[in-house]
Amino acid sequence: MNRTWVIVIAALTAVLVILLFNQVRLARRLDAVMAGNNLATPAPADNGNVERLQRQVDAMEQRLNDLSRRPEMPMEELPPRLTTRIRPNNGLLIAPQAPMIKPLPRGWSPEQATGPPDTMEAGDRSTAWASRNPDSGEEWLKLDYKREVMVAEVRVRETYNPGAIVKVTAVLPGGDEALIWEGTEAPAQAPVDRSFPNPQPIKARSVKVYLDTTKVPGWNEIDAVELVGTDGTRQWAMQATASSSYADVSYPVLR
Ligand SMILES: [Ca+2]
Repeated sequence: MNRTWVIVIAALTAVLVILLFNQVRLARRLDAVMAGNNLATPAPADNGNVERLQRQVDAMEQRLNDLSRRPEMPMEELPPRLTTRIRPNNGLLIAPQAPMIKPLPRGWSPEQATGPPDTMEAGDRSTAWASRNPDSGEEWLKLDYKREVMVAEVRVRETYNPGAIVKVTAVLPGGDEALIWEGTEAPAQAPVDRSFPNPQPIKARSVKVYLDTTKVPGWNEIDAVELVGTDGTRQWAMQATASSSYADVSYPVLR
């Protein structure tokens, strides 16, 4: 064996020794890892987190166990539903009230002369008052207002064959009448708003309009009558009556 072979064998031996030594170190390190001995020691804070998580997991498991053990509530033990409807008036039955619907006034009735004008065009319109017959002589229309006033003026809206008004009076509380105007109307085309100024102090809440229906052929119809007070107030009639009405012909009252 020469010198060269000796050197080679020595080198190989050294390499084998180094490899063996490293193998031993790796085996020990692996054992330590497996045993957990080589892990860094957890910080106290980490231990606290782990414990807190563990407690939460334990609580959830306990709750799941409780739920799984809870018996189902029988149907008869369920609380009763509130089926009784709460009514006002301590539950006492209340008779249904009739609908508050005001019937429409009959066509050509005295009520058609109450309220503000609603007959905007001339003609034989059911929204104005008309006497029963067109040319039978004297007729009258009485109108009542909400408030008693010192009468300054009475304004009459004629909407069909105007010119038959012959007198206007104020009806006093005792029933007597005070004359406001009497005469013959000037010719006019319907619709026309006639003004009858009151020349004397009269306090009233009702007025009466007289017609001579023979003066102008055909029905002489009145749509509305306004009462003007000396204080400047203006009122439309609340209710009205008449000597006759064409409503009694077109809308006879059943008895
Ligand atoms: Ca009217």
